[in-house]
Amino acid sequence: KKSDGVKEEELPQDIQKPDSVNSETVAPKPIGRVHIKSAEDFAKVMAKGKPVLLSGVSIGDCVEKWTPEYLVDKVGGDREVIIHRAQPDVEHMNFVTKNFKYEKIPFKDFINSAFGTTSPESTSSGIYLRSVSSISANSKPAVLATDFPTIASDFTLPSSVNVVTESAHSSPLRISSANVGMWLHFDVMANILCHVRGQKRFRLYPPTDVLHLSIPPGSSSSTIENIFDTNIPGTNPYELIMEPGDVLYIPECWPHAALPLTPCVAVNVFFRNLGDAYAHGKDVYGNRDIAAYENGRRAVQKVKKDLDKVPVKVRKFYLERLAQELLEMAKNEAEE
Ligand code: AKG
Repeated sequence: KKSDGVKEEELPQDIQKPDSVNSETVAPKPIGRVHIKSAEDFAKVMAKGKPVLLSGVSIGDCVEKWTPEYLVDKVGGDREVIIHRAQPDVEHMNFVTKNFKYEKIPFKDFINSAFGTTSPESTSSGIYLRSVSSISANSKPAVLATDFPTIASDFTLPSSVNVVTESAHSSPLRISSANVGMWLHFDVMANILCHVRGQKRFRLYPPTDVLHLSIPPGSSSSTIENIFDTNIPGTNPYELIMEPGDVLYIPECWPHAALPLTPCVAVNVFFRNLGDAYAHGKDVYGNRDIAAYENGRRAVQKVKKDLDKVPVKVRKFYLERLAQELLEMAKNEAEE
């Protein structure tokens, strides 16, 4: 998906980690709750740049109404949807190793299968719908109101989070069986994840942990298969169990992964809060890197091409010098 002619290339292993990291393994911290009464309250949450559960943000009748039967009735059982089907016994889908496949199936078959499997121990293959645009799956972002007009009015957001609605990028519907989770990845858009049904384990990492999470340059997905059972020294994970009606604010660039404990339904709204930093053009999933990074990667490729003219030892020497300079710049940035 990041295909701008920029080749993915690894930094040398020994310079991937900043030298000031805490090498202890840390137990995940809980996520705080903040009561939101006004746009000012939400602006303060965004200014802090940390994930929090937003209480006082009602998401409408969907929490009561969206039973499997209602969804099939309203959406239409014969409507075809593109789903992820994990390989048998795979609980943690992985975008890099592709341990799942895409399948087009009627909505009623998807719902019956997703909600028929309630035990996380089940050996049947997990299925996960991350809705895509009904206008053009490959080129347009998912929008609940357009893609699922017969249920969209059940999902509403209060005026305290108007900034989300006004600068929305997309609003995919997510429905999953109990035994299949979304891989560790980050999004470039800020996000509110609105949990409608079921229980879902959810883990997040701050952007400062990114070099420890095996996310290759130019990609937004980690190669780590089961982050929930992986303790990575030097990282600072957060974890929570999402319950119906929970609204989680996920700031941009916070890597996260999900593991539904029961069949789950959610809608998340990606929104722009980085002004004109975004890359122009197509961004179907809300995770296209900002323009400065895309340009930077092109510049890095140009440097590499120039360095290809010198002997390998000199090339490596200067690549590491440049990497050192970038890491020092990152280190000198004061945390807000
Ligand atoms: C997101 O909202 O960006 C997610 O990745 C949610 C994943 C999930 O809830 O399954």
